[in-house]
Amino acid sequence: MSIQTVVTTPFADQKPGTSGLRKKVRVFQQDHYLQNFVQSIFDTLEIPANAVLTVGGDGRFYNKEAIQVIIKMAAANGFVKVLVGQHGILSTPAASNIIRKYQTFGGIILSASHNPAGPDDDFGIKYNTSNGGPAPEKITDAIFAKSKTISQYKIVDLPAVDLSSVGVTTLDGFEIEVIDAVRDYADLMEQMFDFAAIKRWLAAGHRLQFDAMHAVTGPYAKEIFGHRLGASADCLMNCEVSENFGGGHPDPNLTYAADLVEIAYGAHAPDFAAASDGDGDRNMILGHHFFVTPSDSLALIAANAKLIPAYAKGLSGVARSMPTSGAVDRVAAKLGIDCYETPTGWKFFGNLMDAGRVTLCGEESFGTGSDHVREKDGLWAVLCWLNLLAATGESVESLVRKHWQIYGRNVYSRHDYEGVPTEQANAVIAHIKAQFNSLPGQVFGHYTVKTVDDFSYTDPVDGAVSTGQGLRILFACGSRVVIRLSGTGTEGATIRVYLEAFTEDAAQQQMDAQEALAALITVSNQISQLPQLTGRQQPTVIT
Ligand code: G16
Repeated sequence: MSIQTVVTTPFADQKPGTSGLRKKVRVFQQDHYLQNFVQSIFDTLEIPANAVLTVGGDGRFYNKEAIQVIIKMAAANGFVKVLVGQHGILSTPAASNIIRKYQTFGGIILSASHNPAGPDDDFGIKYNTSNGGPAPEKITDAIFAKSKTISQYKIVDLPAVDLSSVGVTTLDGFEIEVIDAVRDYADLMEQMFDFAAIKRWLAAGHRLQFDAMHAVTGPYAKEIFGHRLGASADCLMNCEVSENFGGGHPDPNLTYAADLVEIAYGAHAPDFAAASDGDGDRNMILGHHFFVTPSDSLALIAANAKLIPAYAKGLSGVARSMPTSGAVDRVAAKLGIDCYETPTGWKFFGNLMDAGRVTLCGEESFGTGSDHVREKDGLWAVLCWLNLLAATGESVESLVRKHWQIYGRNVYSRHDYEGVPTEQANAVIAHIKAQFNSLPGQVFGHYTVKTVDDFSYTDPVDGAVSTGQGLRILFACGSRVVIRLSGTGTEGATIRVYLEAFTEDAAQQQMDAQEALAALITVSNQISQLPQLTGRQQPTVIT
């Protein structure tokens, strides 16, 4: 294999966001664009002798082309072997598992998560380190720095690798192994959960409905729910991966998973319904006519973890991102375990899990996971719920309502304003920041502002400091509003407004979240002036 050195010039916009570099496919298709970023990753790493790279993606448009390029560049940059998922597929948690199980040096995951796919839509790439988790900020910052000065990249001339069948190809000592994308992950799930109890629960006539949203979890769901747990084929919908995700928006929430929501609230609603996203790391949990917020889901899994075989011995600690509700904090306090509050981004949980400080982590953005891998894990969350339903015999709704009776309810909602012009979004942030000194002590109806800040985090394991992680307006009564700009969008800006109020009042626990939060929403708009500064009267998505 002869290594070619190709002369290139930098692109200014290769700064990884909350989770890797996400751009329109057409941006990635520019000459040298993908190659520059991949070389910047490799140049940032000290690649040892015998290094193996894991590669896979969510199956979206441009996945296969990108994989061929990455294989050729891995060969040119000193890797001795690449492990690649069959058909180029690996869900994000499955990729994390492969890196850990086969102790590969790292992995490249191709995904823009829940963002739509196709020639006019989104693509993404991120690097995961040998612990199986997303590269921490010090590495992503270094990759960005390299991308700004890159002048050449290395690539070998190889024939295209056949990704359609499992097997090993060796070319001049460089090995390419196409692996079963599903089996290792399904085995891990079977070791962690009480499959026999879930099977009995299903056999007793309980009904499950799972929506893979035409994205990567389809083959995993067919193997785990269908083949290993015996769920009938009509329990599984949209389980064929298509390059444009069926033309949909595979974001498992009440807006974008509308078909599933209709079934879960319909006349013949199942006992349990769930969906996962483009790359399989997000989850949405629904009961019979009932929605579980991701923050409550995390708290409830933590509170009942001992019913799941993998956590029978208890949890070492829990962590949540700052905008996630404090519901899990209350569980941690009762269990007498530590609870950490991190910035948005799964990469911030890695050190805590590696240090053995936390077992479970979660985010309001429909992400929940544990230290079995170093990514959030959609199907794992679904299996947690199935295991809890099977172990308790309760319904989803009764489990949640009983939880609220014990711990109180953190009434919670996130309002997203998508596709806002960047200047307008920045103006909202600037307007709040300009009031940092004057807001504390101000009274808005029943709400008195206690403190306002821009969240910053010092990693307790390595001391790394992350600043500017979201504006927090904390009220004397314990309610709060958090406002930040998304780090995962590819068009304009997305303003996220997170609203939270705590109540132990039984009547308020029955209320719809939007109704219970109505006064807080008004106060939030008064302080941020979001409607005036953006012209938006309503959010694009409410979760
Ligand atoms: C990514 C990150 C998550 C984060 C989410 C939302 O998820 O991995 O940690 O919570 O984005 O981030 P933002 O609010 O900045 O858009 P995913 O599923 O898109 O990879």
